[in-house]
This record gives sequence, structure tokens and C-alpha cells, in this order.
Amino acid sequence: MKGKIIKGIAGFYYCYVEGYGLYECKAKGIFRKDDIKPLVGDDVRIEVLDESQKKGNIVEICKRKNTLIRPNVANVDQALIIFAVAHPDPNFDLLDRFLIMMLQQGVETIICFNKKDLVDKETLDKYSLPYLKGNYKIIYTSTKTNEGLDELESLLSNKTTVLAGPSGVGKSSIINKLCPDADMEVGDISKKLKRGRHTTRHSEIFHVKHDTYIIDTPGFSSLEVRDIEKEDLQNYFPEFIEYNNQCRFVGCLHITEPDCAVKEALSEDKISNVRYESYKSLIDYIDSQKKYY
Ligand SMILES: Nc1nc2c(ncn2[C@@H]2O[C@H](COP(=O)(O)OP(=O)(O)OP(=O)(O)O)[C@@H](O)[C@H]2O)c(=O)[nH]1
Ligand SMILES: [Mg+2]
Ligand SMILES: [Zn+2]
Repeated sequence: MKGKIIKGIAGFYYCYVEGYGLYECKAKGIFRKDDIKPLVGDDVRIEVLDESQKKGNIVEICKRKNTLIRPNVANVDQALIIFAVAHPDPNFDLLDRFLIMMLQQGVETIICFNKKDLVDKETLDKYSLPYLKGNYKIIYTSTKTNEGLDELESLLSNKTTVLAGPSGVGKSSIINKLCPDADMEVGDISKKLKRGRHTTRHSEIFHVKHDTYIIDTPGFSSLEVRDIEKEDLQNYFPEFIEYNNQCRFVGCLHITEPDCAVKEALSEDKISNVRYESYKSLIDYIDSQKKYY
């Protein structure tokens, strides 16, 4: 039977087979010699050892479409980053770092602003404009009024989407709306912040509908930008790309150089100031990391 690893705990892999349910499986030694470790998201072939107990063995890992390092999961089609528009306020620095991290791994990101019910349209526009200039797909949702949830479901259809976002933004609430069977714990944000950790601690996949999965990952409160040279950072800001090669100097960093096309686009508001500032602070960050080598 063909299934998908939806969760791995203490040497057991839980494989979901559409139409049959969940099997608790072990991975036999065969993978070790090839140095492949089964990952959440893997499509696998299993042999059933005991149907009544739902136990089996993983006998084959199908060829992976891709492998993400952070989070460490396989076969991801896209990412959905969720921020609340309020309670807690969005952290754009974190958002920008996440977008870069996903671009580095070749995965497209949809930005979801949740808790739309808490702010007016002006605030939503203010938050999203910088990202629209970068051609990011943005969606607004509320699990209180159900706005945007149908659109979200259609964006997820026939794909495996990795979900991410800081604590308290409503990830579990959204999963519960999309797949009521998930029955995830939803917590009060003041309690969450006090406790200082996320409810979700392992990556886990939820089956939304046929051929549609979402991967819930442990939330994060900080992200490091790694393995990017200062000169390459501009390539991770999609709205810069059409200007990057029009500057007077080859290798222009768009900071102090004269005749810079990116700064010109900035002055014409084709690139948002928020994103440009974020770019500059990441350049400083990369510089500060260099000092320690
Ligand atoms: N007003 C409003 N509150 C929401 C919405 N979605 C979720 N909440 C509330 O926000 C709080 C946090 O929601 P969760 O779904 O637990 O957040 P989470 O992102 O899963 O948090 P972690 O598991 O800690 O990472 C709860 O009190 C929810 O009821 C929304 O659309 N509008
Ligand atoms: Mg949660
Ligand atoms: Zn420039």
C-alpha cells in the first residue's frame, strides 16, 4: 500500500493511507545503508503486518520532490506563513526572514494575515502593500467570521503546504477549520506567552481532503538568515530583481552607491520603504556575522 508519513515519534512512523487510515510503522534497516532517514512528508510503500492493530513496515521511500532543512520535511509544494494582524502584532522582520529562507529552499510562500476581524481595511492595506510590490500572494482570514477560509482552501487544493508562524497567530485555529477531525488545542495567547513555548512541538501532517495536506510545524520566534553573501541578498527580494542590473555599478549593493536603480525605484515608491529598510538591516546583520570568522 502507498501512504504518506504524517508524523514520526521515537522510531515509529505514522503512515496515512487514503481510504484505510493510519498505520504505525517501523523503518527496517534497508534505509540505513543508503543513509536515508524517513521524513515527515515522505511518500512510502508499506507492508501491513497486522491489519487489526494497524501495524506495518515501511519498505520503500518514494523519490522525493524536495527536502526542506528547516523545517525538516519532504515533498513540500508551497509554504503558508501566518501572521495575525493584531494580538500579537505582525513581526515583519521575521516575515522577511522566513520569505528569504523559503526562497533559498526553492519553495513559494503565500502570506496569510489572520484575525482580519480585529482591524480595519486601511491597516490590512498598509501591511500588505510592501509585499504586493514583491508579487507575493496574500490572503486575509478570520477564524471568527470565516472570511477568507474558502479562498485559503482552494489555494491549498491538491498540494502539500507547510504552515509556519509565531505562537498565538491562529495556526491551530485555521487547521481546525480546514480539517475539523484535527481537533487541535487552541490556546489563549496570554497563557501561551507566559508559558513561552508552542503547543506544537513536532512537525505533523493533516489530511485536508483528497491529495491535499498541510504540515503543522513547531512555531518559531526567531530565524537566522544563513549562507547568504551580502552581494546575493538582493536576489531574495523579488521586487528588486528588475532593477538590480540597471545600476551604474556592477555589484551595486544599493546602499551608498550613486546612480542606483533600486534607490530610484524606492523614491518612486515602486519598492516599499519597509522592505528596503529590512534589506538594509539584513545587510548589517550579515556584516556583523562576518566579524566572527
Ligand atoms: N479575533 C480572532 N482571534 C483568533 C482568530 N484565530 C485564532 N484566534 C485566537 O487566537 C488565539 C491563539 O490561537 P491558536 O490557534 O492557538 O494559535 P497558534 O498559532 O496555533 O499558536 P501556537 O500553537 O502556540 O503556535 C486563540 O485565543 C484563538 O481563539 C481570528 O481569526 N480572530
Ligand atoms: Mg497551535
Ligand atoms: Zn543599486
